[in-house]
Amino acid sequence: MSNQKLFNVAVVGATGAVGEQIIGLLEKRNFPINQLKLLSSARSAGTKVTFKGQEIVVEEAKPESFEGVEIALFSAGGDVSKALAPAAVERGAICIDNTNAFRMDPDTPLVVPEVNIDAINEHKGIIANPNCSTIQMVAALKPLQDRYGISRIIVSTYQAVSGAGARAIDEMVRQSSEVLAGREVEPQILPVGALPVKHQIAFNVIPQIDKFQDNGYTLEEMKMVRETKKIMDDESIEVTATCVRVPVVYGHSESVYVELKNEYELEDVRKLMENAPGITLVDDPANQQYPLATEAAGKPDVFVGRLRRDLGHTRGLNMWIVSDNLMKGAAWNAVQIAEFIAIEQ
Ligand code: NAP
Ligand code: 12T
Repeated sequence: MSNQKLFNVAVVGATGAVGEQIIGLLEKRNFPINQLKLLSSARSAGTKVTFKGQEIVVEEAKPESFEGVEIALFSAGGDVSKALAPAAVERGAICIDNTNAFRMDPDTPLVVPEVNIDAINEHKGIIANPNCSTIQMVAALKPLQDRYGISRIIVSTYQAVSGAGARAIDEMVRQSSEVLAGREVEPQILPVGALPVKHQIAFNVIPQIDKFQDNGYTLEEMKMVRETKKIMDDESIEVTATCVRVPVVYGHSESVYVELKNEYELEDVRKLMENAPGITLVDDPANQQYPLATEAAGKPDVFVGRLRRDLGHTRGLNMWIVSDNLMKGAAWNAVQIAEFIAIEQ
């Protein structure tokens, strides 16, 4: 591709868990980059990151940082996106935002390429990357929606600590060794860094991800409800979610119960999953084969297994969906969107 246009790219949150994966994927995919800017808060400014054998010094993100930037990938929290994405758009950048800041904004497309890539054409400067738990679920459900229609989704998640950032990973590792050594554990970050009450994650399961809303659901659960309807472009799908943090480092697992609008054959569903883009079927109970977080870690695929019919409802289907939350759930989905933008220009 000798005529390929090269882009000035910025990664905001370059020193974070998601930012690190984005930089790795831009390198691995050989993304057409002219200049790469790595941005963080003042805390990490000056840090050096190696990209394609060259050292890049991380700079503090400011509105002026986006002068000349054409594609900006944001993963530094919603407040940073709200403050700086409009400044980047003003300077001509297309922003791919990994935070919750703009996802439900009617002017902002919310995109999973395997599901609704055409929506990116509607953008007004910002394209939102959905929540990690939503991305892997809708990627696996899209072929079922197209073939049978979906009336209802009931999902319970088993989410990795890496979703809560680099410090949450450190916290789980530290707590694990403290428990094994018989020392007292002092939780500092999970379930939600910004809230006063903390809970132990090592050797535990916490049914809270993000803040509680007035309706008794957590924000993470409501993100799954609202984002699923927006991405699948069907407000009539009934969605209910329970989001749970488990002591796993990489990879979100989900038990998904879906009610289809039309009758299905399990064999046909298996074939749909085998042929769906980005989906890998791992479903061989006789040989104890099913998706596992440890197998999904570091890979871009969404893994699907444990397919079985509801015993009481012929149009009900149970499935187990696993994917690396930092890859398809964040960095890979964002870089896929960036690749579509690069191809179109
Ligand atoms: P993390 O490991 O805690 O990293 C946070 C990053 O943001 C660091 O690079 C940090 O820089 C930077 N940052 C913090 N405050 C900043 C500021 N005021 N100005 C500029 N940069 C700032 O967190 P993470 O797991 O990578 O997640 C980052 C964000 O991505 C989350 O808050 C969330 O909104 C989003 N996210 C999305 C998904 C998804 O599902 N799509 C998944 C995970 C996370 P320093 O090193 O200077 O602190
Ligand atoms: N609180 O992208 O804590 O909205 O695992 C993703 C992950 C927010 C998001 C987490 C979160 C998001 C988490």
